[in-house]
Amino acid sequence: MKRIMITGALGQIGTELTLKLREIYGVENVLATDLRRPEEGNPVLDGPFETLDVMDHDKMLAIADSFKPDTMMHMAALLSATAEKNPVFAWNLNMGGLLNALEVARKLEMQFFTPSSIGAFGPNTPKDNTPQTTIQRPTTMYGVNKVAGELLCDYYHHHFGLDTRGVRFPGLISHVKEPGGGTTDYAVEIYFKAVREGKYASYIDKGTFMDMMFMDDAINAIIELMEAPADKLVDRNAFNVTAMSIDPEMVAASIRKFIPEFELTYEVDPVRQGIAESWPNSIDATEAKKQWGFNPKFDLDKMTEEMLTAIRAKEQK
Ligand code: AKB
Repeated sequence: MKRIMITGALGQIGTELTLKLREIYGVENVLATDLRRPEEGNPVLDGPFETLDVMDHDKMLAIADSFKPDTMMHMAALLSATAEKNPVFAWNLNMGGLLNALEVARKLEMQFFTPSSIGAFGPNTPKDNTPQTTIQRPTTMYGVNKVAGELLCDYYHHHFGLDTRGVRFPGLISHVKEPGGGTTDYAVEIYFKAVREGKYASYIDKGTFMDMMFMDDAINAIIELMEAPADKLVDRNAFNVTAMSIDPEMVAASIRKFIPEFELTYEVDPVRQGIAESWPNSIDATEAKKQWGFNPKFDLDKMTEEMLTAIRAKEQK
């Protein structure tokens, strides 16, 4: 039975990850931490919760020392578009937070997970079916942080023997918690707007393809990777994972199968468009499938149906 500490537990991934891990490993075995305490009624408060700024190494160590987890899942980070607005703060938070979490995991001998991203690739990376091992020269601060983070996690594995594992997530689509500050967020907003207003103005241009995945598949990927026998893993930081490569027109066509009058227009944001164009169109997840059985269940239409049904139910409450 695992005992897990999560940082950034109120974020887009952290919220659903916390709830799923508590379902599997028991409520009392999953400690959620975040910068601020959420409002009463937030389901993350149904189990152990501590406020924690990941820049505070001593508090992180004290909390971990008292909870005695065997696994650290470090999710706290600034996403691509926000990081571009304040690159120095992004470096300090993304790298400082990661180093603190790795140090705490090393001192208490914990298994370690942190997500990387398709943002770890750059404009001279092969664009289509991007291999896991390839050129990584990103042009965003977020990408620089992600590449450095992958290397740092590998260093902790090779140098200290820490059991570090990671995936490169594509855009993640979820109806539970809306993302904040990412380049791929359009693919979440479009569903909320489709239900609320029947139309959406996309800040990402027609024909701009990026990888995406439904949150359930992302959470399962984390759990499966962390449960995989260590001797099966040739690679560690980080595995390419994806379920689909899509552009805004494809999402709109899928939404129209359920809301025929849905309208898509464009108000392209040059910053986020520039970031999207520097990322791959589609990545190759063969190694994740081969080494630990990655197997996403949601294609675009199945995800669309799930998103629209859940958002409609939420709106009626
Ligand atoms: C972002 O858009 O910044 C994230 C990511 C792909 O890492 N969703």
